[in-house]
Amino acid sequence: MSSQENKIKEEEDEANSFRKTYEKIMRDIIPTLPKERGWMFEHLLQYNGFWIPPTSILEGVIFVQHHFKPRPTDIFLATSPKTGSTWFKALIFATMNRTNFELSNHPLLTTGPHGLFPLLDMYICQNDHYQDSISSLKSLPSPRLFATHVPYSMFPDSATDASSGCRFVYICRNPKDVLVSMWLFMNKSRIKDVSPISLEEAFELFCRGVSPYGPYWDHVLGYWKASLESPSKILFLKYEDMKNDPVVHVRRLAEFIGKPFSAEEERNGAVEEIIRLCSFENLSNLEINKTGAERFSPEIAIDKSNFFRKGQVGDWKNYLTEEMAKRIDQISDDKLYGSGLKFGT
Ligand code: PAP
Repeated sequence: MSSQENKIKEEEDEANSFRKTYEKIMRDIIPTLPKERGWMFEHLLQYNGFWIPPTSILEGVIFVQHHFKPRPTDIFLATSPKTGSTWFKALIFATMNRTNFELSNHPLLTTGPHGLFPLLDMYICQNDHYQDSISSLKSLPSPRLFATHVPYSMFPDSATDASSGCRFVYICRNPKDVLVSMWLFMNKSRIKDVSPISLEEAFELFCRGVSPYGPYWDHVLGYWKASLESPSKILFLKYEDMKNDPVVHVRRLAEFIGKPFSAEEERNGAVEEIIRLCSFENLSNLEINKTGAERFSPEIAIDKSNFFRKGQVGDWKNYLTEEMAKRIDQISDDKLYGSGLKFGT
């Protein structure tokens, strides 16, 4: 067999193997899972302790868990939804590729953050055939950059083992801003058959942990604890810290991904240029981010403009009552107690 035929055979075997795993889980496990009202899709299912929307997203999570083959050079931008992945996709891409592109002619200006930085969770179902997705996954050049919402505990050991080489950048955001951002986003992006969710209902579900990839606190703590154990493997950042002091945090990001800024770059203002390029003001005003939809799978397409709303810290004050805020703060105090983590403000 030629090497090309070998490659095709290997990808076919992988696709078949994943199909079998997925069908088995769908048949034996999915029907037994607790089910709750969804925010954007009809339902959320509690799978391995986290609330995941069926079916393409769950399919993607199962793929990552059981069949994804990481490379030691892979870099994952891990987030719970609405904590800043659009912004950090832009920051990481621009930092990683800063010597490859002129700022005046940068791919972020013509492709947008999501087009440059694939969401791993949806990768397997972006094509009609698993084999096409697997083939395209394998053909990505190293270092591969992936965004993901998959909880740390669901990643395979081959990605999380200290010896694996893979690195994770995790972004955490104040849960009150996450709730408001998620509620507004999901109501705008929900599929037609799902009725709008009121803020009161969203709040109750969020507090009970029933939000996409929730409980939010468990998602954050999984990555936080792993970052304490393996700081060279997981860089844990807060949305609010990046807002308050972007220069310091973009420098940290660059060092972590193995692309530290040289003294000359610092003198020439390279850090500030990247911050400007990726700012909310700049990205949200680009035609590419204002029009059209981002297609994540054959059935999931989201208006690009929905990923840019206000990009501020503390907007929750315009939506949540004092009682709601107190209840979320109390849950945060209880959940984070003894962890050493405090949410940004
Ligand atoms: P996702 O999980 O659907 O990918 P994600 O990008 O993580 O969403 O979060 C969206 C939030 O980041 C929005 O917050 P808001 O609703 O409170 O406004 C969005 O406005 C904000 N955001 C997007 N781009 C930027 C940016 N360049 N700088 C700061 N915040 C941003």
